[in-house]
Amino acid sequence: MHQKTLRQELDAQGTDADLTRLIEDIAVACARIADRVRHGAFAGTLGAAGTENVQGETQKELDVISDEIFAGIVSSGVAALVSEEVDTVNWLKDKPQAGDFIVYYDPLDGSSNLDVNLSVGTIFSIVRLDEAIARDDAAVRIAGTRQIAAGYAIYGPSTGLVLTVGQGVQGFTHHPGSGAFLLTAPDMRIPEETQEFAINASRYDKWEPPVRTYIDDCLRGANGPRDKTFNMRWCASMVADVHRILTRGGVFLYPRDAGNAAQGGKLRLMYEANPMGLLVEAAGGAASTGRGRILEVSPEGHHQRVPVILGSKAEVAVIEEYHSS
Ligand code: P6P
Repeated sequence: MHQKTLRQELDAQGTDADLTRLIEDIAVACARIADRVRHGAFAGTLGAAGTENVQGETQKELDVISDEIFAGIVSSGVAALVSEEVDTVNWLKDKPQAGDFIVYYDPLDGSSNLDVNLSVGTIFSIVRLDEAIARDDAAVRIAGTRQIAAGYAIYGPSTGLVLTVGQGVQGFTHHPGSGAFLLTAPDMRIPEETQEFAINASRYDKWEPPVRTYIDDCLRGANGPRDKTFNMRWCASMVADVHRILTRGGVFLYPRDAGNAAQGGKLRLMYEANPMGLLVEAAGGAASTGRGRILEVSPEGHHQRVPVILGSKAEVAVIEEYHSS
């Protein structure tokens, strides 16, 4: 069966040359990162780097390596790079102009899973400037509704690339023989309903009442208020959990809780919540803070955190209802 290459699919969607070049560069960077992850055990790079990122999280050596690979390859038409692993904005142009891109990325999401050989990934979000901006950090605080493309690579049993450029969600798989990303999951859609939730249940005692009541009700199953049984999954890797939801439905929750409320939540808006929110919405799902649409959050900082509830549209609506009652 002939499967389209990434370039063929981007051309079929009428993607302009500049965005096509940028996305192809991102795909090359992700393939290189996948290779370094795969060889981590031999290179001795699966461990800690001995440093912390701006979030105060211990960096893995591969976090730093992945960031360097991504920043070293992704530059064509890019005015600025915003990385989870770098405190400051990485300005690539002296005078950012209309038409330039800003790329927000988490170079290696879920890296706490590296030493136990579970799936990790790279998440990216792309905004195109509609006017010249000053080289000022405030200028990259752009709401998720302004994204023109977003996606992630997932480094698991196979290396996948899932992408939206505004016309649905396409899933590609890296072909080891040819080195090409081939279209293996066209038009990914999230079922409206689900009986599967993903949450770190060890934080139960920290959750706000709406989340605790929602999960309690799900766990009461067919004899409870939901009238149906639920399954639970938690990968501790957002890319892996979101990939499952894009593939078979479900709902993912990383809510604000007593342990992360001071920071606004656990997950980051610009390079986790916004790109995953764009993908989920493009696949027919919903992405909420519990009290509003994630993509409409007005950023106050490029490392801002937000509560994240995303996935099957009807289930996200149920969770928002728990937050409003
Ligand atoms: P916890 C990974 O560090 C991450 O940013 C997401 O990929 C993931 O969903 C979450 O944090 C895991 O958090 O509480 O399970 O360690």
